[in-house]
Formats: sequence, C-alpha cells, structure tokens
Amino acid sequence: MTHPMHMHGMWSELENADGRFQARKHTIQVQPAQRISFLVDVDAPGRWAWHCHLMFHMHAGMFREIVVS
Ligand SMILES: [Cu+2]
Repeated sequence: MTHPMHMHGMWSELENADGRFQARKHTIQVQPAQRISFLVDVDAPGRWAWHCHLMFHMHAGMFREIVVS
C-alpha cells in the first residue's frame, strides 16, 4: 500500500533515480520499505506535522513533528 507522506509548511523536491529533481511537492508517494531522497528548503520556523495521509496509518504511528527554529 502506498503511503502518501505529507509535510506541512515546507515544500519537498523529490530526487529521481538519475539524480535530477522533479516538481516541488507537498505530498510524496512512498511504497512500503522504499527509500527515497528529497530536499527541503527549511525556511519556515515553527512546529510542523509530517505524516501519512491515510488516517489509520497516522493513528498507528506514521506521524512526526518537525521543529524548525
Ligand atoms: Cu501510510
């Protein structure tokens, strides 16, 4: 099952297999056990959520807080 991982407050630039970057995204699709690489411009101070958009995954623990200070 794909995990639509969503970071609040900042954009992500997903890197493809060629080392090039794709369009800026708020939500990145991640397959189970898949490793991905993405860049984030950490330019928004505050407390932000990073979580799977599937509510039952989020409630099962796929939720983290990102603190930018
Ligand atoms: Cu998920």
